[in-house]
Amino acid sequence: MNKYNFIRMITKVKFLRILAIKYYSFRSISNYIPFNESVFPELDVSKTIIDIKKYGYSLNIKLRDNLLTEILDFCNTNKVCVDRDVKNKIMISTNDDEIIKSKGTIFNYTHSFKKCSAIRKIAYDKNIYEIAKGYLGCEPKFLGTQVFWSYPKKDASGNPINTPLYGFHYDIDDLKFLKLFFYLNDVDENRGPHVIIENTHLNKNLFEIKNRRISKNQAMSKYGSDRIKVITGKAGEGFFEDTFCYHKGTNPHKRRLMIQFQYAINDFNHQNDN
Ligand SMILES: O=C(O)CCC(=O)C(=O)O
Repeated sequence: MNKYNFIRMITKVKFLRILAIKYYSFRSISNYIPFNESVFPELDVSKTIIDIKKYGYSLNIKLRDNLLTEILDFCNTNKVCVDRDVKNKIMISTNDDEIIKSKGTIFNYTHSFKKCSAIRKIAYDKNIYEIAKGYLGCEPKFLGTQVFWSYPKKDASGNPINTPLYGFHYDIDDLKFLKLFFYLNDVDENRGPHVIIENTHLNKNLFEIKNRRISKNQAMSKYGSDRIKVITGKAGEGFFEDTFCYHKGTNPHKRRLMIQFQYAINDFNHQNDN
């Protein structure tokens, strides 16, 4: 069994996970050296770490307009992969009137970190680094970015359909990891908001070990509507999340554009868009 599969197996079991986090964080050597300054000077680093530890996520981070514009320029001048197929690429404009003919649900860009300096500024930001370090408890590794569109998934008559792409699940990308998301267009209830089940990021009980994916009904009956948080926001607004918690995107009525940055203890080279 390789290290990645080994870690995916033990991460669900509390005491094995705790031991492994200690072992791998102690040995962790990172080449992630942050910039000296932050493009998020207003970010409260300590409160953000406390919130992620307590709830599994933290809101209230916002991109400056110039960074948002630069990322949108990148999106307007680069092709996307249709349903992650690197051999099938098309252009998508961020102009909201555009109707694309391609069938597909998730459209992702490639090489965003290499091609867009605004993305590099965020990825290596001093305050983001401090938050990743504080949350992970060791020198964090920067794993990479994903910039992607989520489009409506409909049947032949145009009705939204259920798909695992937009269902509750938790990620096991490492023993412990952290994602930072920013919406790149305005996201209301119709635009595929991200949804988190609060405080499900710490340990997994037997039901959770067995069920990495759960239905909406299971989510409601196990955790209750109070813990299911729907995150809407304006273009440029973002949030940190440990996606070891149950979470999902929502099948949108209108497309959504989002960027994700990821930090972890180990890098298995699965999370960058190269
Ligand atoms: O698109 C979303 O809001 C959810 C993304 C997601 O499921 C993930 O990053 O694991």
